[in-house]
Amino acid sequence: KETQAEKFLRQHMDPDTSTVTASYCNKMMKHQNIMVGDCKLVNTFIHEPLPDVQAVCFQGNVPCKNTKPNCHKSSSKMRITDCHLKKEAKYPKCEYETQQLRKSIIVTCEGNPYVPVHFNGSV
Ligand code: T3P
Repeated sequence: KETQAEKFLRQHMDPDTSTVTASYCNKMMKHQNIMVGDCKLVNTFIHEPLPDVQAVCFQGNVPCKNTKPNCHKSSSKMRITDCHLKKEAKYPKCEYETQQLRKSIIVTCEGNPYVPVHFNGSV
């Protein structure tokens, strides 16, 4: 069974891509198997080396948007791509807007080793 940490990697890590095209999100949201019975509203891909993203778990503690504790904000800005579901999109035709950004990321970390398990947002 896939662990929460493995799920984070599948849904949020794409270190080898530095520039994305307009169709990036439509492709990635399919290829990474992110849709399960419904279109996910928003999903962020991070284009930084995995060790840099794992290191965020040991950077600034911040409040989480949900009830969970253990949120951490990256001390430096990271290259990310936000995929936002288009308003008129209906499952299984999940169409996405692709937006490349440089922002600090906020992740929830859990476990031993203490690693990212949820993407909480970007600021
Ligand atoms: P997951 O917990 O599988 O990482 O908040 C609900 C989901 O939306 C959560 O999925 C993370 C995802 N999300 C992003 O990927 N980027 C964002 O900027 C926000 C706000 C949420």
